[in-house]
Amino acid sequence: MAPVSSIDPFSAEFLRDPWPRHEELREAGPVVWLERYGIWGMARYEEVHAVLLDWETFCSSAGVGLSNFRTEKPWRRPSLLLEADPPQHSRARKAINRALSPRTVRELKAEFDQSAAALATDLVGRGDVDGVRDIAEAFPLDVFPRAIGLPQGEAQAKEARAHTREALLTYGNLAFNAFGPRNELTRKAASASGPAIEWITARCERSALLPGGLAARVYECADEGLVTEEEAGLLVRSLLTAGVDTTVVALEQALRGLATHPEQWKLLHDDPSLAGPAFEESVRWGSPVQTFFRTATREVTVAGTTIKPDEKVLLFLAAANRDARRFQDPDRFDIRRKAVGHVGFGAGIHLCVGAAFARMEGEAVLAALASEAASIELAGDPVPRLNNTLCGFSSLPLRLSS
Ligand code: 8QM
Repeated sequence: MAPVSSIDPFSAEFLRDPWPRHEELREAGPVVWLERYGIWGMARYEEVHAVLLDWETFCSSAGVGLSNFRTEKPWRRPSLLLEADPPQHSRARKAINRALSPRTVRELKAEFDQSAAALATDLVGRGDVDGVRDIAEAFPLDVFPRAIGLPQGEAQAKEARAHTREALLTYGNLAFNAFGPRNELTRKAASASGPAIEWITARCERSALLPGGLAARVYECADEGLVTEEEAGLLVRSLLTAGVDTTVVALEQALRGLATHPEQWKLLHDDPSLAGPAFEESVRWGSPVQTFFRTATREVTVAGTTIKPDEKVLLFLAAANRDARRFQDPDRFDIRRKAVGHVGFGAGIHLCVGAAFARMEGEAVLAALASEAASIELAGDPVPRLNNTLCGFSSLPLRLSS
């Protein structure tokens, strides 16, 4: 008999500080019955990793949130990437892989570094800043819309840029809450999201996107017959959904880790080439995307527990990333550790397609900040931003000094 837990992983209490509950779930057993939702939970690295690799048994096409698309109507058309299995997934993935090829992403590096350097100079000049608004949101919202090719009017059209940022964040907040139950968080995110949904939908059209951007590259895949025009639009929607909040929260986790571990900041300040590993460790330690679901396609036994077809499995990526069976001293934020193998970007066929883009953003920001600021510390209590999937903050008061 599998252990049964009454933990609600989508309650405010859980989301405010998930780490002690992760430990509980991990130690309860390899497979835990979460009675509150009638679903299975896995919080150990070995099982989480194995399930991610076995897409035939644990599918994504029934949705990677709590809702089962076989019996419930999704809140939007399912993603061709995230909420699909081979062979449909393979075709979409091929197109998006091509649009986000390593070469394409590398071409953005100079721009990212430049934007990060300007930001860092400004921040250190100010001293007291909000790590969320002034860094973690400011950077991605600067570079991402430009990289995608979202038109934002003239350089001085501040209003248009603010509108873009607002729409991207509102939409992301909705999408990531919607993977959870229809709780207060999801309802609240949905209630004010109409204009953002319309905005995103309109931006997915070919005619709304600038030539030369990543979105235009997705449409080139339609020109080549790899996907249809309509599919290209949905793939652009994937970029707009998955590309912002994830990197915002990753940067928040990086800043929190570094601000609370002065010795780690010193290492980074002395050697900014550690920015890459520091970002990777932040994704392991903070797991911006905390959970995803899979759905069993057949009866399967995992570590002695039988899972029936159509049953939902909640994968605690964040708990797996802090499993002492896999990572030594896992709660320690250590930018010199080999964080490779973490499941913060997932694993298997759905492994984050934007990881290179995200890593380049993280590396640019951390390297620029580390070379400008000799110290970074909390100047107040971080305020968690509760979300059914993301582990971020609504405010992170920081003090930087040169
Ligand atoms: C999460 O729409 C999508 O295809 C999509 C949405 C969210 C994600 C990924 C893809 C994992 C970052």
